[in-house]
Amino acid sequence: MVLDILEYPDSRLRKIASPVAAVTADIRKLVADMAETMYTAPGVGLAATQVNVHKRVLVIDVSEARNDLRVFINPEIVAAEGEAECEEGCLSVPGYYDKVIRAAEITVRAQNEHGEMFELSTDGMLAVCIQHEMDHLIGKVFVDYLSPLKRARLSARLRKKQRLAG
Ligand code: K2U
Ligand code: ZN
Repeated sequence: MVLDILEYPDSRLRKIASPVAAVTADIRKLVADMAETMYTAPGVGLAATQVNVHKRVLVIDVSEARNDLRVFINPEIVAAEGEAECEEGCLSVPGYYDKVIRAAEITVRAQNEHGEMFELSTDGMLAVCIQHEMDHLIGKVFVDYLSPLKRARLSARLRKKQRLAG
């Protein structure tokens, strides 16, 4: 089912996700719901934190055809190289995009939805997205990287939007 996505500056986006002890049928149901929510948004990634589930689970699909779902459970970055700047957005900060600098290439170790460990080395959009989603699991949102001035302007815009929404 499609889950509600928390919107910045909701304080629950700041919670730290816990490791998944065992990849059970419940975790697989969470993964299925997160994937459905991500495709519906639409987005190219979603962290469990964003749907108010504080477990270390990510779903990502950066494919053009939207048919290459990748599941990361208990992900950890084990190597990072270089720097790359990318225009980022976030389903929890709708309508706001800005440049963020992150590692250009990363190696991530995680479990899949069957609980099997795997390791992936990647760059490009997939690397950006994995780093963006893993930030969510430690309560970080991409707007935290912006200058205080930009963040102040964004907060004012969001307060106005929320006031108008009544
Ligand atoms: O909210 C999220 O975490 C989904 C993010 C994932 C993402 C962040 C930065 C760069 C790429 C992906 C996006 O909002 S999904 C929407 C989107 C799609 C394509 C490009 C940028 C943003
Ligand atoms: Zn995000």
